[in-house]
Amino acid sequence: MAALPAAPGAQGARQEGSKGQVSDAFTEDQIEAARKIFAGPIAFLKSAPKLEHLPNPVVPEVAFAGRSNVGKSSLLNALANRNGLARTSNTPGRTQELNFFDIGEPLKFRLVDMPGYGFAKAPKDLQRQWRYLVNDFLRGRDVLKRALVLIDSRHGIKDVDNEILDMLDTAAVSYRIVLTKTDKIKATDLAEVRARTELEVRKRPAAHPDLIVTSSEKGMGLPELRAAVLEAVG
Ligand SMILES: Nc1nc2c(ncn2[C@@H]2O[C@H](COP(=O)(O)OP(=O)(O)OP(=O)(O)O)[C@@H](O)[C@H]2O)c(=O)[nH]1
Ligand SMILES: [Mg+2]
Repeated sequence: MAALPAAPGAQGARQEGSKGQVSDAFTEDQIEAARKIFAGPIAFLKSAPKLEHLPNPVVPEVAFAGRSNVGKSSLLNALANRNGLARTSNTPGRTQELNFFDIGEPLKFRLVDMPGYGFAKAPKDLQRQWRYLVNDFLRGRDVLKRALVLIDSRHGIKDVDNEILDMLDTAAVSYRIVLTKTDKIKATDLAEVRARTELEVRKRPAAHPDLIVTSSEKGMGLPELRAAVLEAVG
C-alpha cells in the first residue's frame, strides 16, 4: 500500500462518519424497498457509443464511473443479482460504450455502465474518445441524479481518479465514492484506505460524505449500495 497521511485524524473522521457496519445507516425500510426493486424486472436497454445515441431522458439515472477494471460492470451485475447482465472481463477496457439498464416495470430509473478511464495500454485516440464520452455524459445529462465513482480498495484514490472528481466538483455533479474488491485486502488495510479516502472526500464539494464499501465477489455492501441508488433517484 502507498504511504498514508495522518492516521490519527483519519481514525477520528472514520468514527464520526460511519454509523453502521459498512456505511452510513439506512433504515430497514429503505434497505427492503431497494432489495425489492433490484429483485424485480431489470433489462438491458441499449449501448450508446456516442452522445447522439443516448436514450430519451425520461427517468432519473445513476452512472457507474471509475478506472478500467475497477469492477463497475461486476458491481452492476451484483446489485441486480444477475451475472452477465453487464459484460465483465479480466482485461481492462471491456466496456467501451455507455450501457443503459432499465430498472422496474413500469420503468422507475436507469443505471448506466460506463467505459473506464486510466487504461494506459489502450490506444491514445480510443482513450480520448472514452474520456470525452464519459465526461460529456456526466457533465451534460440532465436526468443524471448521481455518479457512483468506484475506487479499488487496494489502491485508494489515484491521480486519474482525482481528475474526474475535480471535473465532477467543478460541474457540480453529485457523486458518491464506492470502494470495490474489498475481499482482496486485509481488514486492517481496508480500515486504513477507508479512513484515508473519507478524509479526501470531505474536502470535495459535490461528494457525498459517506463511502460505500463493497465486494461484488462476497456481496459486501450491496444492500447499502442498492439503498443509496434508490435514495439518489427517489
Ligand atoms: N475479487 C474480486 N474481483 C472482482 C470484484 N469485482 C470485479 N472483480 C474482477 O475484476 C475484473 C474487472 O471487472 P469488471 O467489472 O469487468 O471491471 P470494469 O470496471 O467494468 O472494467 P472496464 O469495463 O474495463 O472499465 C474482473 O475480472 C472481475 O471478475 C470483486 O469484488 N472482487
Ligand atoms: Mg465494464
